[in-house]
Amino acid sequence: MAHWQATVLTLFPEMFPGPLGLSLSGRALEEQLWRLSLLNIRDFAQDRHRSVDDTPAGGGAGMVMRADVAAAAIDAAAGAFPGTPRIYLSPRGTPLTQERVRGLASGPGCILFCGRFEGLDQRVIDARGLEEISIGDYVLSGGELAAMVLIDACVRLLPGVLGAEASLAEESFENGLLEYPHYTRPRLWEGLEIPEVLLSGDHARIARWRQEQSERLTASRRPDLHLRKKQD
Ligand code: 21W
Repeated sequence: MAHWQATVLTLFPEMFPGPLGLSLSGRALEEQLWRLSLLNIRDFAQDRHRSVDDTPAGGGAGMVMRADVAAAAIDAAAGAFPGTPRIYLSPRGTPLTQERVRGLASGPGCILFCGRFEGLDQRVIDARGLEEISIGDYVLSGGELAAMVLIDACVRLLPGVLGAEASLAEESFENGLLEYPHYTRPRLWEGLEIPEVLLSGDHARIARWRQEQSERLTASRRPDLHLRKKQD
């Protein structure tokens, strides 16, 4: 099978691969389990000053990314990788979920448009059918870090990337619960012991304890996840 293809459209291609070039995703990149292509949005500007933004219609602060420039960049990427989901990372987007990550990881890849300034002209979002995705309710200075988050979440799910390190099925969000607490040696550290049950060798009792811990943590920290879990 051909590799998973991430194509990033950005005004700051120098930010990539950044952390995606290290550790798990970096190793997978070297092993060609996935590929990263970068397009500089500014290369699609038409005028002498290579402008990519302009003042907002209707007035107000800040600048808006131009529809013509953005569309030329998106069309170039979509032409090179037809049938690939086209995503605009945006603070107004649908929140990214592990379910969407799984869907993207199982496909050919993604084309990611990173916004800067106040955002992208709405007409491009509509005319090119861009899916708008946010990574959470806090404000970033642009879409690049969000694109890296999305790519990282997808790449670790690709066949051969995680190896035998962990069972994906047991993870947080995959089972709808937060993970139980982890411990390792030394057994006594700063007067604090590892919970006795984990040293008991009783695997059924350990599994029960971990399940209880997961449920307690989820109920107290993430009542939203806890409710959804109870409903299924
Ligand atoms: C931040 C763009 C704020 C536009 C009221 C009026 C991509 C992001 C981003 C950014 C604004 C994501 C304002 C979570 C994020 C991103 C840059 C709005 C300020 N407020 N996920 N004007 N959070 N952010 N402009 O910020 O591009 S995905």
